[in-house]
Amino acid sequence: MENFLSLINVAAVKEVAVTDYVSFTFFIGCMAMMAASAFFFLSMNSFDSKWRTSILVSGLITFIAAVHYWYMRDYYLETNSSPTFFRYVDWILTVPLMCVEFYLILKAAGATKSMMWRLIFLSTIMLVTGYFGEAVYPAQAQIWGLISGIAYFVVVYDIWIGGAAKLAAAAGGSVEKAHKTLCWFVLVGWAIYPIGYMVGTGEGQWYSFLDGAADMDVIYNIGDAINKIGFGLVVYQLAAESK
Ligand SMILES: *C/C=C(C)/C=C/C=C(C)/C=C/C1=C(C)CCCC1(C)C
Repeated sequence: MENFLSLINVAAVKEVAVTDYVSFTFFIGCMAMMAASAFFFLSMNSFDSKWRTSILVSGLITFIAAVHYWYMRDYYLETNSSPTFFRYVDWILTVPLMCVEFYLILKAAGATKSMMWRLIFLSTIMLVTGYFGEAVYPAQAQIWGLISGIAYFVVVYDIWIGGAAKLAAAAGGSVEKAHKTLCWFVLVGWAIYPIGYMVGTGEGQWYSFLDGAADMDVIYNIGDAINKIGFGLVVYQLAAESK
């Protein structure tokens, strides 16, 4: 029992300064992800079976984030530095699941697995190159950020104009509406992340004027709460509308 407690309580008992907004957003983000997971999992069976997998994936996204936030929150309290490793492990699992959501809601309209894999592939390139720039080759952050940004724009293209957009238009009704809302999340909500990246990796790069302008982790934490919970709620709304 004592071992178990020391395992889960590494740093949570430390005193947190009231002005420590990074810790604040880690704690509140952690709790929000847990609450959202409970909400999605518990509501799952009240929907028609054709929506259950989508709601399940919504819950998995926030649940995976909740677990990583649990660690990141402690890591930050202990070390006062960015939990970059946990951050990217979280993203590499949750972002592809968000691509799966696009596939799931468009499946009835004829979405193919290859469309899904293409989005997963592109988002993986986006995250792996972002990790290189942030953690492995920070002196070349601008180059890695550019490659990552290109992959991001191809994702935006695919869902707004490419194959996924055409399927959504063909599906019409509440599916098309939900797809459009998710598209806005990717265009605007996901754009929060490159801002965090530039603020955190600006040293010696063309965007050095942004270096330290805000706290990278606060920006990422806000982005995660908006995007992960927001995405899930769009899917929830779709399921509730077309029960
Ligand atoms: C739940 C987590 C989400 C939705 C994470 C999304 C992350 C991104 C869209 C990150 C994008 C990046 C760029 C477009 C360029 C700079 C590097 C990244 C990885 C921060």
